[in-house]
Amino acid sequence: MTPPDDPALVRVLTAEGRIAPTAAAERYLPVIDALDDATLEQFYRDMAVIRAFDQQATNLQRQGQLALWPPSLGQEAAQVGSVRATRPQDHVFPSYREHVVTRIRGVDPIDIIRLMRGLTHGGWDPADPKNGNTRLYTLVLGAQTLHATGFGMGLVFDGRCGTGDVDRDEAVIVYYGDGASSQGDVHESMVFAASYNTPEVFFLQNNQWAISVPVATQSKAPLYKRGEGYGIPSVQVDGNDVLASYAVSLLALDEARAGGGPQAIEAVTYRMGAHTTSDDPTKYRTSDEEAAWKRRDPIARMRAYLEHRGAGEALFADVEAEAADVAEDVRRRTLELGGLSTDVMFDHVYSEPDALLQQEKAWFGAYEASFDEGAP
Ligand SMILES: Cc1ncc(C[n+]2csc(CCOP(=O)(O)OP(=O)(O)O)c2C)c(N)n1
Ligand SMILES: [Mg+2]
Repeated sequence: MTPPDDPALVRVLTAEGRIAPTAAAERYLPVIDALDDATLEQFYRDMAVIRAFDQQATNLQRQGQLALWPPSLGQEAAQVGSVRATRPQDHVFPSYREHVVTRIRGVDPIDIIRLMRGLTHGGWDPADPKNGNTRLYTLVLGAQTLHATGFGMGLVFDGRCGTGDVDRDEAVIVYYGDGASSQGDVHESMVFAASYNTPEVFFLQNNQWAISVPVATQSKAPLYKRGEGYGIPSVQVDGNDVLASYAVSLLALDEARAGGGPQAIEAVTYRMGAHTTSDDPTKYRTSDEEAAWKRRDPIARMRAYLEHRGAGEALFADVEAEAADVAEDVRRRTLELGGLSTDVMFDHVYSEPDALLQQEKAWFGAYEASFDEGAP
């Protein structure tokens, strides 16, 4: 119940954690061969730690602490591989499920929590160097591809790519989903990216579902072929294989930075959880399908690979402890956040006081107070 492999699929690690490259993976093997033990372990650690955070955030939503949570469960390898291939000078445009990506670029996960608790419209300051050039989450499907392409055009105009200086040339990576790939915004941004030769990687996480709509309904052709239609070199990669995801992203980003123009990657993965905590996937997909994809779990696959390479129990225990610490820390900080005064909804609408709005604010204040203990 997993889709049959496309002949163009790049995969290096089997679901059992053995190295068995597909034909399309050959050109990426030197990148993978060059990875040392510490980097491989870091990939595993990244995935396991953020999964613990993601599960904690899901729990916090269930306990009434957050308005909503979009889980990243199952998409860790696609995200870790691609973001670990970026350089500090690159620019990242996420959608709304890139908790792994944002954390690795330096965004404090509590900023995503604040967003999903309704305490901030933005979340973090993209201009603050500690956030690693990470733009804000974008919930308007596909809009971030336009932002990324516009930014990429700016990099071209300013001569900030294609100079041959690998330490200074910059690239853009933009994340979006299989559903978003049907938006006009994405197609327009690909047209402009190709025309202006933007230093940009379109990173599509095909997690098989756009809420309740399966990818087969969105497209009769594999999604990576959409990039080809615009003359953008496009690769399909097993998004649950962190090694393949890393290698494909690394070469695409290098090419973009060096002046080779936009590149597209379709990472084939699976949203193992609900679309968001407001969704019930049992209404539209089978437990057989979920079980089939569970056997392709990206973290279990990488763990098996590390075990084959001789990693010991100490490594896994250490990662587990760190994951528990991060999750616990987020929980503690979430419970300390408190609420938001409802006044801000009214205070920032106009720069000058407005009579009708003042009336509404007073009415709402009284309504809220009616829930206070002892209220009549
Ligand atoms: C322009 C727009 N249309 C509709 C929606 C409602 N919506 C939110 S998420 C979603 C599905 C997105 O699916 P996909 O792009 O595959 O991303 P995923 O959630 O699977 O990561 C839809 C239709 C929206 N946020 N923006
Ligand atoms: Mg999707």
